Amino acid sequence: MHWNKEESLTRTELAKLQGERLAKACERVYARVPFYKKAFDEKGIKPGDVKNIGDVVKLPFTKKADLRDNYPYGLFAEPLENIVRIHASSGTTGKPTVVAYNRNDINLWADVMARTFTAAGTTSKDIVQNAYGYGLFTGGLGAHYGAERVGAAVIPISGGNTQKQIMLMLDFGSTVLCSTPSFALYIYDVACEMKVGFENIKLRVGLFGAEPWTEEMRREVEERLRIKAIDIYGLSEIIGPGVSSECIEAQSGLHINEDHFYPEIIDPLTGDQLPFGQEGELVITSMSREAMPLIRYRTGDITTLNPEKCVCGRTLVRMKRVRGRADDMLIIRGVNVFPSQVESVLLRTKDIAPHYVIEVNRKGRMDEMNVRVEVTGNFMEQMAAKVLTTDLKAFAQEEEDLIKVKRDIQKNVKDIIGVNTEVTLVPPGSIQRSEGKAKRVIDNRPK
Ligand code: DLL
Repeated sequence: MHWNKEESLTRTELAKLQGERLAKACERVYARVPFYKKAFDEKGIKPGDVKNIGDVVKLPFTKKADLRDNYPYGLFAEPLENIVRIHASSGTTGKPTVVAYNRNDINLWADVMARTFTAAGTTSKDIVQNAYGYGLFTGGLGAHYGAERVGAAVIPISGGNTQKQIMLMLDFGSTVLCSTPSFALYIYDVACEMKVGFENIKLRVGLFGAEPWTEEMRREVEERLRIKAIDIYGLSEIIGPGVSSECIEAQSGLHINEDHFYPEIIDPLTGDQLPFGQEGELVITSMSREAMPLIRYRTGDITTLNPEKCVCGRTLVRMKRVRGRADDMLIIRGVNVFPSQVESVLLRTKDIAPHYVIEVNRKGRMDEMNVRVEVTGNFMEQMAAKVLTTDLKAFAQEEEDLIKVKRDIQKNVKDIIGVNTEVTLVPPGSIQRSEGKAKRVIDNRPK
């Protein structure tokens, strides 16, 4: 099922619509936002030069730093009296990134999120437990409005409160969960502690996003929670969640709502547009936004685009699951390492649980990577049983098993990613759990 007819236009129809919307967005920002007037003028571009979607390459990029430099209201394309909502995402340092919506933007947001819920198979019959944080973060309210628009019953529980999440799931019969993938796993852990089995919970599907995760992590979530796990993507600067999402039919790439958010992949170093299928940085122009449209916004997220029609009937281009943010990429002794690559290796290892943290230190002039990862509860129990026997051989075997798991991970990280790593196996529950976006990397190197 589709929510709007725009999800299955022919590529020609779509390109025409995109061209019209891009031209309008350029008129709007040029007339209303001094930052864009200056940026267009510097490139010698007038809004009238933008006639079709291919002209997008003539336009200047917008970077996160531009939002900061114009903090808080400098990029608004509407007078404050027309703004009805302000969200912000907190950076690691300093001031947050501020984003604004007028009434039409809020309506657009509900609509693209209704597409997301529909693509995930959610209908008015569903009970949606929304465990994304409500507040300045766009996850809570974004999912809320979308779920309401499809007519589902929303439980606005927000993030955290893990035991209560489980109680409500049981008592209210929630069928859909919205959360970060890491919080979903935390909910699972706490349910186990509470001796609640997921066979007694009615959840059918989860809409997970807001942080990078891998296919291996998806499998873990699906098996543990006994649901279908759908990847949803977005960023505050563009609208929040609702930029792209998987369909439940294929779960193979995230359909970008490209009638509103025009995607490009660029080479992050040269800024050149790359063809379909090549990996690079995702750049988005939010053509239909009114309060704060952004032209060629550099998301920092690394992915590829696939224009093939999907089995679900949508013609919207699909982006591959995000590999990570360009700025999360670690350079360890000259080798580029994405945390998601490490996650893939870990979760393909038997007896390893999906909880890990990557620590990078500098010893002298050398970078050292240390992966701390939990072993499964099962593995611990087997070990404990062996320790309890007086059989010396069984005891020795237990030590060997541990060493083997460690060596397997080290070898695979070396073979697949190309770096040496220390691996520390830790008991279940010892890595800090997250109720929102997980923090996977601790980089102790001097900046
Ligand atoms: O995380 C919006 C969102 C809320 C998306 C709920 C999905 C669900 P920000 O806080 O501005 O907005 O963070 C945006 O998070 O540039 C990506 O790096 C990352 N991200 C978001 N979704 C995914 C995903 C929200 N599905 C930043 N996979 C983005 C990988 C994701 N990374």
